[in-house]
Amino acid sequence: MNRAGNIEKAFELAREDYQAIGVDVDSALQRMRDVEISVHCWQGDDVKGFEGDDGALGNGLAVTGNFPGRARTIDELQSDLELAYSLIPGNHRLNLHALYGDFKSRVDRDEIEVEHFQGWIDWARDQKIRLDFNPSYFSHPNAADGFTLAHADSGIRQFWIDHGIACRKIAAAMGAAQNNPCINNFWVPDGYKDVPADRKAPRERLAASLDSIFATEYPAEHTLDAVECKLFGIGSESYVVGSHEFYMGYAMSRNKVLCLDAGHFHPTETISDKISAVMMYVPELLLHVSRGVRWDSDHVVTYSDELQSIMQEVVRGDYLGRVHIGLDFFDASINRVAAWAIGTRNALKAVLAALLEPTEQLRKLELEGDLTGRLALIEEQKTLPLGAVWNHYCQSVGVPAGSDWLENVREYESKVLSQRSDSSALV
Ligand code: RNT
Ligand code: ZN
Repeated sequence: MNRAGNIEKAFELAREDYQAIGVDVDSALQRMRDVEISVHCWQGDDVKGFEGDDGALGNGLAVTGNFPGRARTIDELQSDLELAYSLIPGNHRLNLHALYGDFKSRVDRDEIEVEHFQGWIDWARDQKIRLDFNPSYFSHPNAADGFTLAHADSGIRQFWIDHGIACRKIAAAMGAAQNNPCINNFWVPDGYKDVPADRKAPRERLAASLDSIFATEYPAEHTLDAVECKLFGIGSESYVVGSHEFYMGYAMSRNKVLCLDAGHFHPTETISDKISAVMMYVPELLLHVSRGVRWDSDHVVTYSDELQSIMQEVVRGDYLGRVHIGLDFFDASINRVAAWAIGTRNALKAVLAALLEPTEQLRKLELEGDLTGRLALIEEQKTLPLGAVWNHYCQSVGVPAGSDWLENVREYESKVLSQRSDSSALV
């Protein structure tokens, strides 16, 4: 059997199927090549980072599982990432958290500098990968009571304001080095387990702290600030200061990028429905493509209805230039490199499916009031040969098609990951 040849044969037939419904497969594939996904560094090491204190994760973030092979050093994380990128078609980005600097000795969060990330900047340049960034407002003694930028204590607030200021400098340096804006995303966990007596003052403090952090202007070509909302977290079930309304208002009034995480809303609420609404009022959007399961918001992204809807909305709205697609999940119960490959390939597959949609025809049916035709076409389209186009795309850019990539991961697991010991993995 000639697998490569069969993939091409299947592709030729698939192209005709799509042509028959008026879809130009070649132009969809051309557009695919420009789609960048910001791959999150924190899937590789269970959100621990390299500050060297091996402290427990805090502030509502929880990673479960003890699959062997967690990256323990920057070299290990880079090596794991290089394998992951080689299994994902296209050129993608890396989303770094401030915890992941190269700290030769203990440096507190308010004192981190560009030099701590120079190694990442050099690595990214060599790998032709662009960087995004995130201040880390969690897993720190100054965040132990659940509050950071909205803290009632002005000293603690100032510490976290200084962290935000330091992170913006670093993000701007990354953007200047890569000649492309580094998206710097602020997620702040502050909130209460139980019903608060005062919902107002923490929100006023959070807005004031953010205003202090954003007082300095950076060129938009170097860095853009994003703000991420959340409905509730573990330990902040009753109240999160940075709610959706808070950040939507903040982003609109301060001209910031709004970040919507797919796992940060009520389980019956979807971000796919929010995209076209918020895009009317904010300049750009950052997506944290994730998957909520019951109380958890961070399962590996699967090819779900909601993933497909999110990418359909991005493509239908012609937002690919204004929406930044990032990933956010962490699972320590499976091979971590495989988790990256599965989640990122799914996100890209969903973009491809959206690019292969006969959108104009669907819109026409809708406008004509032919809702029967709209539903019939949407449903029939679900079993068109997307896999054949996807396999061709992977093959054409030198990345394993189908599930062939799993072999590469298994080999790396037996040669590299299984040699790592980590007694600190959470069970
Ligand atoms: C947490 C947010 C946030 C984090 C990362 C580590 O609920 O989703 O984006 O997951 O910054
Ligand atoms: Zn997120």
